[in-house]
Amino acid sequence: FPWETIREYKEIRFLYYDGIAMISINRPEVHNAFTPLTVKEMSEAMELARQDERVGVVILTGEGGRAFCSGGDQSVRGHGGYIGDDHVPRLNVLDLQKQIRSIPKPVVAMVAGWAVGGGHVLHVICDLSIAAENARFGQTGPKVGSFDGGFGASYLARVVGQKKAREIWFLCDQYDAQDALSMGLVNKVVPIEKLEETTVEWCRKMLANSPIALRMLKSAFNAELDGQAGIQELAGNATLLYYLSDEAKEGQRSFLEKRKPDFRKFPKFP
Ligand code: 2NE
Repeated sequence: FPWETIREYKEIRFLYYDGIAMISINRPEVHNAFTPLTVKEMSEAMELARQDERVGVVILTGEGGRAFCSGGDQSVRGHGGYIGDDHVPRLNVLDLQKQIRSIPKPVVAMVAGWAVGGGHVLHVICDLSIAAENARFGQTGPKVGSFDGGFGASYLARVVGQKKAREIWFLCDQYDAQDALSMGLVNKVVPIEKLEETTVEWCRKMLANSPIALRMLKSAFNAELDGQAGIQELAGNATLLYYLSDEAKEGQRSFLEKRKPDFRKFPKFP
């Protein structure tokens, strides 16, 4: 596909094609492990994709075909977090996780090769995951002195069930693409040469559907799990829809025209 670069970055690629934004981690020499800079760039790209009215769907992936993402780069892990050029320890991937969940557009993980550790959590959080046959999944935290007890644990348990989620974290085993499909961890498995084509095809199906319906559904799925923050997201979308109505506009106009609002003409639905 004729992807165009939206913006140049050091550690990611950020591309656009036909309603789809693609954010691709570009550190294949370390199986796309992320540093604080990788995550900062991904966060910025995700925000740009959110603001870009051309974009209806986002693909998250990794370069090279051998890895989606191998989690935090252990060579820059320091005292209290992952350390960048400013010498400050950070766990900024947690902010990126929240962005993936709250962007009101579907995010699809396109997984070839390794999706492990914090990289596994990123695909788990995406709305959909499409895997190549060479994909390998797993959590490694307890082996390397780390864990993600946030979405990495609780949302994983919602996806695969409590027993399986505990197995994944406690044993730190690796699972192939068919294992992942059978536990509902991915939506589809395809040969690697069909991965991009299938992912774009799925994106096109979503792009053909009502963007507001998808937006409402994403926030509704989140609301059930995310407590007050989830309700805030869903309610924000309700406000958006209300602002589109003549009834809400009458309230605003009456204020600006310094008169009493006339809401009597609006229907009182059963
Ligand atoms: C993914 C896995 C199992 C692949 O093994 P293999 O044998 O196929 O590849 P290899 O040789 O291990 O990896 C290739 C190169 O990538 C580097 C390796 O060190 C190696 O470099 P060279 O020896 O060629 O120089 N590499 C791979 N993953 C890396 C990483 N995460 N950081 C830095 N360099 C990495 C195998 O590579 C593996 O087990 N990787 C580590 C996975 C891992 O434990 N990730 C961190 C989990 S913790 C986390 O992500 C996290 C969290 O728990 C909470 C908050 C935030 C983050």
